[in-house]
Order: sequence, then structure tokens, then C-alpha cells
Amino acid sequence: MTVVRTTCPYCGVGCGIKAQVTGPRDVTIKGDDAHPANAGRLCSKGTHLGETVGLEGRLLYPQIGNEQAEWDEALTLIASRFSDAVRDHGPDSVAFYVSGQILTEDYYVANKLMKGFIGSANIDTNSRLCMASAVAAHNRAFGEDVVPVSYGDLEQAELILLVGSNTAWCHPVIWQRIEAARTKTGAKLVVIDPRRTETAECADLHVPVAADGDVALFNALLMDMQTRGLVDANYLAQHVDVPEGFWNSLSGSAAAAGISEADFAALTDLVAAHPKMVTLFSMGVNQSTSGTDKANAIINLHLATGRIGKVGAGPFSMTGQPNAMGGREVGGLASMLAVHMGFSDEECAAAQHYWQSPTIARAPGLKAVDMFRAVHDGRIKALWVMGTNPAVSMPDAGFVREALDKCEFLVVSEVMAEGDTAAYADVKLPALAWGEKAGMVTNSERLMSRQRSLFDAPGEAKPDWWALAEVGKRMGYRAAFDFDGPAAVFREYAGQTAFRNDGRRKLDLGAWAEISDGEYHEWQPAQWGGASPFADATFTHNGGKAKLVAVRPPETRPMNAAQPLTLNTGRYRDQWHTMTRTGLSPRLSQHRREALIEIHPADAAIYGVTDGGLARVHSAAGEAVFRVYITDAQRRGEIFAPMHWTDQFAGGGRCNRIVDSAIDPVSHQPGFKNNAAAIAPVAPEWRAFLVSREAPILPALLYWSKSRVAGGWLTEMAGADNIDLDRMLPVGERMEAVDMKRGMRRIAVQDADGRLSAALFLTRSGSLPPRDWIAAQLVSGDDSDAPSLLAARPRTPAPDKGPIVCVCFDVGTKQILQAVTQQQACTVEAVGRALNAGTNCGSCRPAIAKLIASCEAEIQEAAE
Ligand SMILES: Nc1nc2c(c(=O)[nH]1)N[C@H]1C(S)=C(S)[C@@H](COP(=O)(O)OP(=O)(O)OC[C@H]3O[C@@H](n4cnc5c(=O)[nH]c(N)nc54)[C@H](O)[C@@H]3O)O[C@H]1N2
Ligand SMILES: Nc1nc2c(c(=O)[nH]1)N[C@H]1C(S)=C(S)[C@@H](COP(=O)(O)OP(=O)(O)OC[C@H]3O[C@@H](n4cnc5c(=O)[nH]c(N)nc54)[C@H](O)[C@@H]3O)O[C@H]1N2
Ligand code: SF4
Ligand SMILES: [Mo]
Repeated sequence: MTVVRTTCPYCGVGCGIKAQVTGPRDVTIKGDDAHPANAGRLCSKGTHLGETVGLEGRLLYPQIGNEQAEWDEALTLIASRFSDAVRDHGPDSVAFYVSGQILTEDYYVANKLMKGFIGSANIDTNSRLCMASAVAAHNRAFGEDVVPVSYGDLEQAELILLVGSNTAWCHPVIWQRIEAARTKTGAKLVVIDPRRTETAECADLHVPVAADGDVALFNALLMDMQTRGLVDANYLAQHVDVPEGFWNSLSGSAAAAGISEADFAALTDLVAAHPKMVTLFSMGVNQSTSGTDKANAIINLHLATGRIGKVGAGPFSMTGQPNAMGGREVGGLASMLAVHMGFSDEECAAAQHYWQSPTIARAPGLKAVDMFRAVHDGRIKALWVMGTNPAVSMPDAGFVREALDKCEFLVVSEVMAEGDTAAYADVKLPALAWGEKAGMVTNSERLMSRQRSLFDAPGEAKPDWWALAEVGKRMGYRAAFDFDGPAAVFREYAGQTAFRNDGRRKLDLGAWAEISDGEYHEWQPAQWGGASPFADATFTHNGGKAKLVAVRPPETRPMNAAQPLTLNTGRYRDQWHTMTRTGLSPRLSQHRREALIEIHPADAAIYGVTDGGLARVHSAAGEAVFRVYITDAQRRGEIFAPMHWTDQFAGGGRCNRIVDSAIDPVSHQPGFKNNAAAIAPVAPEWRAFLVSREAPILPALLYWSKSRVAGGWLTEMAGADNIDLDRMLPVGERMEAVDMKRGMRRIAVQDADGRLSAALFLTRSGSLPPRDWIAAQLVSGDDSDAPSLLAARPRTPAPDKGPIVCVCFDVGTKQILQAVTQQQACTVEAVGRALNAGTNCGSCRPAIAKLIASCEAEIQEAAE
């Protein structure tokens, strides 16, 4: 059995994996202890990758219309449609919309084809929704998109600020490194987030900033540092350009940031006392109509206090996707040309010369939101979407769907056959998925690692770079796209970063421009720019100085009586984006089975929504239906919805139905986290759930949401009218129990072998039984004679675990609370010893800590 060293396909932490292939589509996953990013650690998503490598639902053959086609036919069609559009309407009539989840080689070929050979810069990526504000801020401050720090700095810092980041859920291995460092060094942790997330629960200080209060907050911090005499005048004089009137223009305050004076004082005291400070930030900063200014406000604070380029200090924008950084390097954003070059005559000439290309893009292209507007109004005739699901993930997704529908020619490169975006495709191309494809990714700290293949290509799936290169050849550019493998693409890319660079840009991979196929195969993780690219305090701007950027707090959104709430959106611990992969895993589906709308108890009372009930949220963009979760972790007046659910998993729970497409004026990144919205209860006539071996085909309903369980599906439903639910049930032997008084119906269906194939529980006014035991009967079955099933009561009752917290060992809330209160397991470690919970991937450790904290009173009592 071979062990392959590869990299996790999820987040930008970029953890190394040791994958032991145990069968044709089976793999055992372990963290790679030799990988510098994670030293053996993995979170829940990485740990359970093995559950997502099956071929269920995969797109395995090219399709034209919905008919299977030959690759040659599909590629020739794409080349001719793109060529026709360029001939008839010019290069800007076509576009690529790609992803931080494709590999560096894929990205390089896409960028080269669009900018050098088609001659347009209409290539943008989902990184526009993710990192664009950080990129723009880096360019404004440093003159180049360079992350100034490394993970190692977290272990050296005295103070870590997390801004707009739910690190414990979204960058869990960075989180684990922070937690380990805090234990060792006593470093302080501050979380600046409107919500009291699990990350915030663990902090020394939680600053519940108001939506988009960050510029006001960081400006106020900088003013406070100036008052205290903590601005580093020497560093500024030697290494930073300070614009005229900068200090007088600064405005901001605790009140403007929406926080108390006490919280502000606590924060400034910490910042003043600890020069070794790292500020990590992600989507709460970037995804905002003031995102670029927020990032610059953070960078200003670091530059002005000289807290950059030194061990344990610097601003640190985390990347979301595994190769968001690789995409930024090759230049896959419409706002860059290539390899950190912009569109000056000199840079255009350099790129054209290096590519020996017939043409070159001379100005920035359309950025995501504008690109779909151009598709909608017919300016874009042909669009190629690769590795992203814009029908779900773009703001105002209803508009984006109209655009996709209208698009004259839409190509979608996918790994899944059915998807919200793929539904609109004229041509679908089957891509290699993680575990099959091979190439390079760059993580948040500029560390380049290899993804390596574990399995043979299934069906006719091919690498994305190959499909792009084949289209390039068929458009007439045979020599320029004649690559014999990813190593050849990588060499050409590395060469471009060095071409006419002469030390002007930090991104220089010239040392790898000639590596052999063998060396590429054996590649060990390597960091470009070194651990601290600004250690010498020279920046990329002409003259070598960084720049402070004068930024003002944004205007607050005018109060709107019809939509009085602020809608914030984001992520769950165990789901990845649009769920095309994590949604396949029964274990990962346990953490949050449905999309919840989180709301403060006082607001819930005002708007009449109840915990566990349903609510409709509406905004100017549209409406969506969610399960209600009442929690005082929300600020008053703010609600939170997850971004993950698609039309494949829920009817109406897609949050970008209700997020509008307002963008940051500098980066053009959408402000996903601050929308005006309203909420109202939904009162269904009936509620039901279905446990089934096969995915059900659902009629139109007021609400439905399905999730994976071992051996099948669990579907929650609610409706207004009488609907013939029986049609959803498979054929087989049926048992039924009806309780007219409570309007309860229970039906179980067994197959010919007497195994449960489906169970439906419906009620009009009563409550529904717990789902877990019933769902478990799809696989265990030994306990499930018809009467106990219909009574929803096992013959040998097992204790109710409560909602599952630890998905690795199936440990629930109730078990943990019991261990805490009855076995005095009062630390996360003690709970681990008692129940194993939290001892594998560690993703649930913050949740366990929170449960322990919730028992504090009882623990005290017991101790007395
Ligand atoms: N489990 C999981 N992990 C992931 C992903 C996933 O889908 N699932 N996706 C990956 C990707 S691509 C990305 S981009 C990252 C994102 O990682 P994060 O940025 O950590 O994730 P989000 O949940 O989008 O948003 C973070 C926080 O920003 C807060 N926020 C909202 N508005 C504001 C504001 O005005 N100011 C401040 N200071 N905070 C605010 C939200 O309340 C939220 O808790 O995660 C990566 N990792
Ligand atoms: N409301 C709201 N919306 C958001 C966000 C938010 O916080 N709130 N966050 C935004 C952010 S930061 C991001 S990064 C985006 C993410 O949004 P998307 O990029 O749309 O999400 P994914 O589900 O990761 O989409 C990847 C698609 O590519 C397919 N795929 C996987 N591997 C491959 C491959 O190797 N090749 C090809 N060709 N296809 C592949 C998958 O099946 C899937 O359909 O969402 C954005 N949208
Ligand atoms: S933190 Fe988790 S999701 Fe991110 S790379 Fe590591 S294992 Fe993968
Ligand atoms: Mo992202």
C-alpha cells in the first residue's frame, strides 16, 4: 500500500496530508507531520476527506446539451464558439470565471489564454468574492500583493487580533496553532466580530464591533497609539510615505465602531502593551463595501507602529481557498495582468514577449459582479465557468441565474454532474477532482505545496489545465499551449515571474524555472518571499517605501423601516461552500443539518419567531426560508445565515437569494455581510421528516432541507397544503400508524429483505420524534421491528446523546454535559479522556470548552 503526500483541498491553511490508498476509491487520511503548515494536524473537514472521494454524482463524460459527447467534439465546439464571438464582437465579448480551488497550473493556462491570446482581461475568479479587498489593500500599502507574515509569527506574537474571522471554524489548524502558542507563551487573543462565535468564546477579549465598524475602530486605535506616543517615527521616516494631512484626516471612535468605551479601553491597553502583534483578518474585513479601507486601516496601524517585518508582528490576511494565493500569483484576477504585474506599457510588453503572443490585454477586465451584469445584458456572448458555483455563491444570485440562462454559450467545468450552475450549461466538461488531479497550490503564508494524485482518472475526466490548453490549440495557438504535463506548465509560470523582474517584484520563482519533471514530482513545500518578505523594510512601491492610506469610516446604512435588521452571512464548521463535497459526508452533515437563521432573543420576541420554528427572511434582493436559532451570541438588530445551502440541498434556504450585489468601490468585492433585511415567522400546516435510503424526489413545498446520514438521507419538510407525500415513498411492504387527534401519521417501508428503506413521520400539531435513532436503522436495522419503528422507540433504548458535537467519535451535547457535571470532567482534556471527544481532529474543542463554561455554576456548587 502506497502513502502519498498531498495537500488538503479545502481551506487556505494548506495542510499536508499523508494519504494511504487502500482500494480503488478508498483512502485513509492522516495529517503529514513533516508538513510545515500543520505538522500532522487536520481539522474535521480534512480528516473526513475519505468520505467524499466516491464517484457518487460525479460528472464523468463531456456533455453537449444533456447528451454525452466526445472530448474532441466538445473542445472543438468551445474553440469555435469562443473564436466566433471574438471575431464578430471583439475579445471582450468572452469571459472566464474561475476559482481559488483550481491549481496553479490550471490558473496559469487560463490566464495566458485569455490575456495573451484572446486579448481580453475578462478573466475573474471567486477570489473576487473572497480576497480582492486584501489584494487591493496590499497593492495600495506595499505596491505588491504580498502577505508580510508567516504562521511561525503566530507562535512568536504576544498579542493576536482576529478581525472578522471565525478562525476556529474556518481556519481550524491555524486556530490550533494559536491555541498551542497561547498555552506555551501566554499570548493574548482578541476577537473583533459582531457575533460571539466559538472563536470569540475562547478569546481574552471579544470586541463585538457593529457591522462595518472596523475602519472607525482601527482609526481610533491608531489615534490612541499616537496619543500614547507609540507611533514609530523612525520607521515612518525611513520606510513609509505618509500622505499630506494623514493624521488630521483620521476619524473614528468606540461609539462609531458600535462598541462600549470599556471594551475599547481594554483593547487599546492590550495593543499598547504588546508590540509583538499579529492581526489576522478574513471575510468580516474583505467582504464589505468598505473592505479595502478596512484592510488598509489595519495595515496603517502596523506600519505606523513599526509592527511589520519583525518576528511576531504584522498584518495577516488569511486566504480562504486552498489556492486563492496561487491564483493571485499567476494573475488570475481581472485587475492584474500576470505574475503581480499590472497593465503599464512596460508590463504588457514583458508579458507579450514572454508568451510570444499575438496580442495582449491592455486594461483591467470585468470583475465578477460586473462580469455577470455583462452576461445578463448580452455583452458577453460566451462564458466558461470553472471550479466555482456562481448560481449559489454570487450575491443577488437570482440575477446571476437569469444571466446564466440568457448566456448564448456557457461552458461549465465541474466534478459534479448536477449542480445549480451546471444546470444552465451548454457544454459540461468533466474535471479531475481532488485525489485525481496533480499540481501546485499556495497557502495563506505563501507556501507552495503539491497536490498529488491518489486514484486513476475516473471515466473521461481530465485536468482543467488540459481542457484549457486543448481549446487554446484549437483556437489556433498550437505551440503556445503544447504542454506535456503540469510540470511543464509550472516551469513556464516560474520563468514568467522572473522575466524582466530584476528584483522589482518579491514574487520571483526563477529558481524553479528549470526544474525537471522528477524534481517537480518530489517537490517539498517551499515558501516564496521567505518567512518575512519585508524584514529589510523595502517595499515594492517605486522608491522602496510603503504607504499609509487615509481611510474614513463609511456612511452607515440609512435605517429602513421595512428592513430594519442587518443580515450577516458566513460559514459553518463542517460544511464547505456549496456543499458539493462535504454535503456527501454523513459525519460532516451532523454538525448542522439545516440552514439556521440566528437571532438575538429580544429580536426574536419582537418579530415573533420561535426557536426551532421556521422564518422567512426578506430583503430588496429576494426572500429565503430558514430554521430559527435563537442565541444571545448575536448582536441586537443583526441576524446571521450560512452561505452553504443550494437548491440541491434545500428549498429556499439559499442565502444569496437575499444578499444584494453592492460592492467595494476599490476592489469590487461584494459586501456579503451587511444587508438590510426583515424577518417574519412561517407557520406551516404540517411538519414532517423522511428517512430514506434513496434521495427523495420532492414536490414543491413551503420548506424542505435534506442531509446525508449513513446509508441514506434525512429530509425535513413543512407545508401549507395537503400534499400526497406517499408518492415520495419507495415501493415495499408498508406499515402505518395514524393518530387522528394529534394529526400524526407514521409510515415505515421495508424492502424484500425486511430492511428499512424509508420512514415518514408527519404531524399537524404535535412534536416529531428524535431523528437519530430512526436514521440509524437504515444501516443497523437489528433493533427495528415495525412496532418499535412506528413508535420511534428502540426495543433496547439507548441514551439520547443530544446534538452531535464531536463528529469523529459521535459524541453529543448531553453526553458531554453529563461528563462535566457527573464525572467532574472540567477541562477539554478531561472530557477527551472520558469520552474521546475532541481528541482526534480537535475541531470541536471550542464547542466542548463552551459547554464546560455553561456548567460553571454547577461545577462551583459541586466543588463547595
Ligand atoms: N468550515 C469552513 N471553513 C472554510 C470555508 C468553508 O466554507 N467552511 N471556506 C473557506 C473560505 S473560501 C474562506 S473565504 C474562509 C472564510 O473564513 P471566515 O472569514 O472566518 O468566515 P466567515 O464565516 O465568512 O466570516 C467570518 C466572520 O466575519 C464576521 N463579520 C461579519 N461582519 C463583520 C464586520 O463588519 N466586522 C468584523 N470585524 N467582522 C464581521 C462574521 O460574523 C463571521 O463570524 O473560510 C475558509 N474555510
Ligand atoms: N452570502 C455569502 N456568499 C458567499 C460568501 C459569504 O461569506 N457569504 N463567501 C464567498 C467566498 S469567500 C467564496 S470563496 C465563494 C465560494 O463559492 P464557490 O466557489 O461557488 O463554492 P464551491 O462550492 O467551492 O464551488 C466549487 C465548485 O467547483 C467544483 N469543483 C471542485 N473541484 C473542482 C475541480 O478540481 N475542477 C473543477 N472544474 N471543478 C471543481 C465543485 O463541485 C463546486 O461546484 O462564495 C462566496 N459567496
Ligand atoms: S485546516 Fe482543515 S480544511 Fe483547512 S487545510 Fe487544514 S485540514 Fe484542510
Ligand atoms: Mo473564500
